[in-house]
Amino acid sequence: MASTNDQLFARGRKVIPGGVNSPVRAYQAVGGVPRFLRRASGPYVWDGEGTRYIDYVGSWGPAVLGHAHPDVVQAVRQAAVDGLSFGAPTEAEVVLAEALAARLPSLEQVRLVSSGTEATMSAIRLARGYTGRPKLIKFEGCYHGHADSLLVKAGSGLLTLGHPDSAGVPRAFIEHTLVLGYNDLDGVREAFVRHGDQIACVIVEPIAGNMNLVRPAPGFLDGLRELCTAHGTLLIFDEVMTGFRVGPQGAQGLFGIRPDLTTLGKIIGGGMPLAAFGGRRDVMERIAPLGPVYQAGTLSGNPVAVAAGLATLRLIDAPGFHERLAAQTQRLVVGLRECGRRAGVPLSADGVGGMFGLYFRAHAPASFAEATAVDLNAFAAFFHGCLSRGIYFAPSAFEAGFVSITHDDDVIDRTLAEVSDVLLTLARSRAAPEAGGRCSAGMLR
Ligand code: HOZ
Repeated sequence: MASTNDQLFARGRKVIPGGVNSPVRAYQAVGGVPRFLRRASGPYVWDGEGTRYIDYVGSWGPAVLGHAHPDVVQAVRQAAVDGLSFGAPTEAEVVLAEALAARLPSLEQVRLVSSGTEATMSAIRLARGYTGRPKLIKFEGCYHGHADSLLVKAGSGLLTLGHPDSAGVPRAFIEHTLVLGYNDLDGVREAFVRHGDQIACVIVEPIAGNMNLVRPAPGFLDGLRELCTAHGTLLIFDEVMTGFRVGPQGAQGLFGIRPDLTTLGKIIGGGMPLAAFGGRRDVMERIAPLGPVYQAGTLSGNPVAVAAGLATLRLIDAPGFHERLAAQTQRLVVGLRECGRRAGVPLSADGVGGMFGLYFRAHAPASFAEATAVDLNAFAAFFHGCLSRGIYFAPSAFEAGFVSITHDDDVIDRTLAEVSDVLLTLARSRAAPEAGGRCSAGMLR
């Protein structure tokens, strides 16, 4: 047999900081040993010990078709045979840019990059270059990758590890970053009164997914749109997570809002390193070589990643795809709530399109303060209970979960049966009153 998870973690920690290449993977918030994955197919992942898990991480979002869809794998194979990287333009990247622009009306022009971090970092630079203004507004608990000016009160790994600002970011780099409360439109109004003519952009996750899932309050995104328009500030929707996951036109289609710039990643690369930023033509034309805002990348538009992205977009165009994805997600969400209720454990859940949140609190959160007011010990016990029963949720109470189109009724019902047992065990160990019977699939229909 290959090495065990324990062995790999021990070896990894000697040569890789924390044994992982991205902090949340280290299980620091939940304790224990990360699973070192070896292969994945459909809704399942397998670790090197041969244990199979139903996967709700989905590579943190890209795996909307399930893992290793044969058509995507075939497209990657074909592209690889033709050459791994050219550092020159290709027909396929033009086709992908056209495909993105055709699907998102706000994308008049788009540039391909290799990661979500690159996309947001470049979009912010572009907004500053276009407006000639220094300041930006971001929201507490939103995570937009790890560029310096965005690592303030950020979500995701920083929140998981409990230090939401990063060391190594000089004060000067963040003096122009205004951090406001998610869903607090009054706070945004106030910031515009004080700094309106200095604010280059507002960047927002239109559905927050990096402090767990938090929906935008009614009127919040519309309010941002109005304020930005009134003040000549660019509105940037960070749809790296939500793009093509919460609907065929992402969150902007769902809420009917046209941002000035959009960042994309995850699904558009079909599991390969590919991301993009795009938007208004007059803004995008400020980028080099047309304009003075510099941005470049050796692997930008990489042909193998572009092939995976194109194959993925074609497959999610299938009629009814997003409706089915949302229905499966709702089956999970409703089931999770019901399992919590029956076990007498304060567990709430919410879902939009193919992403969901589960919260160890009585109601789904509407703010950063609520999203972080959860029972972290209960989450850690739940996480490990599920893991030991073959259910792989994110190892953090502050990450959204992801459903794929291959998470069918059977997969979700098997998940819920295990979740139910885990919650009942949790309730018993805490001597919770009212712990009821096991939650079965039939109850959830
Ligand atoms: N920051 C990512 C989730 N929001 C995690 C990336 C990873 O560990 O792969």
